[in-house]
Amino acid sequence: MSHRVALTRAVSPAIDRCELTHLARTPIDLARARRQHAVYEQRLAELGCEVVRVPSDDDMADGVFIEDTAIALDEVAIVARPGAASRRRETDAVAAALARYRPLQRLTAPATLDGGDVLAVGRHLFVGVSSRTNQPAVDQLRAIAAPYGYAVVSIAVDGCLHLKSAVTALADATLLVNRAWVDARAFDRFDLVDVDPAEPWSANAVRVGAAIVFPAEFPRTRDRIAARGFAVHTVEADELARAEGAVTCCSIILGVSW
Ligand code: CIR
Repeated sequence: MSHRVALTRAVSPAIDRCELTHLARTPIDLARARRQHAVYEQRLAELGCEVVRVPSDDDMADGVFIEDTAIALDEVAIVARPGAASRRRETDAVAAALARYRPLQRLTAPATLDGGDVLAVGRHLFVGVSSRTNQPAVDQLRAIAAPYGYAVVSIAVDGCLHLKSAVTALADATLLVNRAWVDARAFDRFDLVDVDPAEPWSANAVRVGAAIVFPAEFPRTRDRIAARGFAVHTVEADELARAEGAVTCCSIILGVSW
């Protein structure tokens, strides 16, 4: 038997002190962010995930963006070393939670990596080299993952925060992409669904089995995904978007057998 576990983390009351790279700071409504996040967790639960909240503390301004702290492959979990120094202490409790399900490996200095830069699809790990993730991290990730049969491919990220701001997987053979933010030639073996040009921030979708969790704010791109036959489950995600977070950022989803 197997099921999926979704690790999540609370929205911190310090979210208004979050890291920002491409967005100007605007007020974040904490109560609204928490309501939207609760609906997101509920949607993951409805899609069959056991939602496990990892302990947090109120000063972890960006803690809700748990994706950045680790990469969970079927065989091993890799604890990241986030690119923003303010986020480094987010990893300990996530590592402790993941240790229940996977053997752990850790990236070490000088590597820096945010999980938002790692697109795992089939036996490929596409790794964005970005303002947060560096080449030593790609090399360390390759050394860890290659023995399990993963091909690790680095991709330059420029113009957006993370690789997964520009491209995410809808299925093993299908990617959702904003070609303005990433060179799509690296993905020529995949079917590509382009975001609607009016919705540049919409390339980030969460895959839960065959279902897709997707922000309600991007109806044009939602329609494009649905037109390819995917079941799309929308959630409002605009409040945490002010903190430069998208839907993949708020969970680490892993398959668990028992
Ligand atoms: C940060 O800049 O680190 C956070 N404010 C947003 C992180 C979003 N994470 C993600 O896209 N994986």
